[in-house]
Amino acid sequence: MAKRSSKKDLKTADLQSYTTDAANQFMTTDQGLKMNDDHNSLKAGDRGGTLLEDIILREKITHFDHERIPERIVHARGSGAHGVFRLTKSLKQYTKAAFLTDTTQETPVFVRFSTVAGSRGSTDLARDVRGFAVKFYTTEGNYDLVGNNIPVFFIQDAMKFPDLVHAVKPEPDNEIPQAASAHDTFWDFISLMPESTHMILWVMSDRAIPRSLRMMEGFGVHTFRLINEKGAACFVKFHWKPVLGVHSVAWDEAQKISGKDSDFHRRDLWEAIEEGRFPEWDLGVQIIPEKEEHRFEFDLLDPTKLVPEELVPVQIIGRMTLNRNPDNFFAETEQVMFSPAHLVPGIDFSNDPLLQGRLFSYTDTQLSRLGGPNFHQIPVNRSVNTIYNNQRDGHMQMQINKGKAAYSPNSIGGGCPFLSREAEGGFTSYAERIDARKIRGRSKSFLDHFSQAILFYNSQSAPEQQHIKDAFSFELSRVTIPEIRQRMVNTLTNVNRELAQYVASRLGLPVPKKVMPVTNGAIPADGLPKDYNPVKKNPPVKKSAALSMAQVKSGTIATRCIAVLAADGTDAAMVMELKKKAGAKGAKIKVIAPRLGALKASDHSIINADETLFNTASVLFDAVYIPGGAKAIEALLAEPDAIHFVNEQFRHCKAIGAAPDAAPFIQNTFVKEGAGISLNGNVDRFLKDLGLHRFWEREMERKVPA
Ligand code: HDD
Repeated sequence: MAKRSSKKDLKTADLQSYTTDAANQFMTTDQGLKMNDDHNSLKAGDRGGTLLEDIILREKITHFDHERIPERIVHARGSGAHGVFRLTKSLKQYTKAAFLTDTTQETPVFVRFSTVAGSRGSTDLARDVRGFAVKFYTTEGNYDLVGNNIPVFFIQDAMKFPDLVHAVKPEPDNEIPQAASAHDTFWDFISLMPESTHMILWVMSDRAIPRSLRMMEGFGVHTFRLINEKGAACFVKFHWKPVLGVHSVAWDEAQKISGKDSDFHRRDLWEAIEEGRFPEWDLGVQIIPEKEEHRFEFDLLDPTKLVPEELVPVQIIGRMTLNRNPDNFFAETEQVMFSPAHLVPGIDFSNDPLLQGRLFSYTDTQLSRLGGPNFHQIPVNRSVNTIYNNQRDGHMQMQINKGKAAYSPNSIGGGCPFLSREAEGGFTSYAERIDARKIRGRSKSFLDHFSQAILFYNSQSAPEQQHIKDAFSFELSRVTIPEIRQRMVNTLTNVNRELAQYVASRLGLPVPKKVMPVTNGAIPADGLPKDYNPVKKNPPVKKSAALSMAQVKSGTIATRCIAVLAADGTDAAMVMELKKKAGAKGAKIKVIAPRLGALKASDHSIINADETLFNTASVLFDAVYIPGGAKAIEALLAEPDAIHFVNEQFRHCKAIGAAPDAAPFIQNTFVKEGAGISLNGNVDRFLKDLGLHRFWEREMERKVPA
């Protein structure tokens, strides 16, 4: 188990000065007036009307009336946590950023994970991209790495972002569906935007339904620049690699979790941190020398492309540990604002046109979301450095700026605040040489839309490919306009004919025999240059192991949750053995029984039921174990919910363990011997299976109607 840092970091100390705790305090009004009655309004007599004079009632209701703020345009649903980033390998050769060069520094961070399309109250398990935004409170100012759990994006130019978001959000006439891409407008847009093909394969893969926020990768997506002390630059791609491995749930499971516990990811993150099992990620970089900018078949500035790890390996340079839950969701997780424009010396942007547009959007959106230009003063957003500049006033100004001179140059204020030279940490933009014409257009190097989609698909294991086929079939079957479905199938022929044929057959469409031409829907038939249409290139490498979740298993069972089905008469020794062995490896068990309370075990000891068959569900657990005990097995056999529980675990390809005398129960389920199934009471083997996460090949054999 990770240790909580005893040293109070600069940001935690800063936040503490804003934190209040009402324990043992008198209630006051917002003006600090102690209150005598918070239950009754002031009336003209016992049964009379309420008086306008009632300042206490008015203050309370007024504050309540205004306590909501607009939710984020996208990424509205999120979960946040505090933590620390520790650098293990200095990048001094490439950058002057202190937090990436000084291995003695511990940089406080705040991280917010999110879904993109759904509203604040939507389900965690939507099929969607996950936001992965990290704010580093560095000694040189805030640096935000505002990434996703998918390394590429739908579009190549920020100009198309409002269109993308309008297409994926609920349809504007009836606001349906919530937090789902399976609807006409989304697929209409995607089927007309061949540049989305690579990203849409990721989104139809299991990456879009993570098992836990703690078990997903993060990516900076764009190519950024690093600049060293000597002013020399290189390109960089950022990666977050989770220590617990990269894991997903099954689509059927995701949909059921959304009903059983729509806070599944949020709860999982919160509980892991509360239990001291701190989520961790390694920070990795891919460094590309500036002179190799044109080394690749694809364009480094194109955000629909990744750099395969086979071409440029990922170097691990540090580890991030999330070790503290927010004290207040609204104050911290809701009010935190991230922006890719938040930079420190030593890091700079590239000309990626998607990134360039983002640099404007993030601060702009806060003006309406957080109500004015002083959002940087909100505690969670404040830099640990004191802010000195000539920006003044505005809504909710918190800082009391002394002095008369709010302009520069000035002599009245002694020329303060001073500007810093580069050597003193003053930020300068990278002096990139530019010699170009102003054009509204797109580089030809951006027109290959399929090579990396092919690479991604070819890198998947057979079950992963099957999941992609099923996801396309599911989503497109929800599209009501046949032409849109057909256009999407045509696009897929450019990625993999068998994939296209499978999806077509599930949709009842003619099965395409050849690769179908796909054009960019933005080009009017009569006008603009035709050369925006896709061109075909070969994938940069044939396969890339890093793209398949089947290849990045961690083997650990830490923080996994095992359901133990029990009843009166359960074999206590088996439960104890499982508890001890699972606990030693960092997993936890929950006893699930037909009722809550104390169960009388086979040896007359007491086992407490944590949950019941009627208040929880199989989809909320990573594995199930059925200990022996003849009486308990008889009781469980009489519970259809127990049978369903185990069948569903089987269907979702989870590890299943049972004692030999649980056989009469197992015989009434669909479970049969095979990978991930140990029916001889071997706890060690069961726990090893759990570390493999899922046995997806099981569903290739036969489906279980659970
Ligand atoms: Fe964005 C939020 C990530 C493209 C405009 N974005 C937002 C968040 C994440 C990302 C993680 C949530 C931050 C938080 O938790 O508060 N966005 C990305 C990535 C992109 C991307 C990885 C492509 C590589 N975004 C993108 C474009 C634009 C925006 C092209 C507009 C031109 N994004 C926004 C926004 C949001 C936002 C509207 C909504 C709330 C906010 O910024 O603070 O400005």
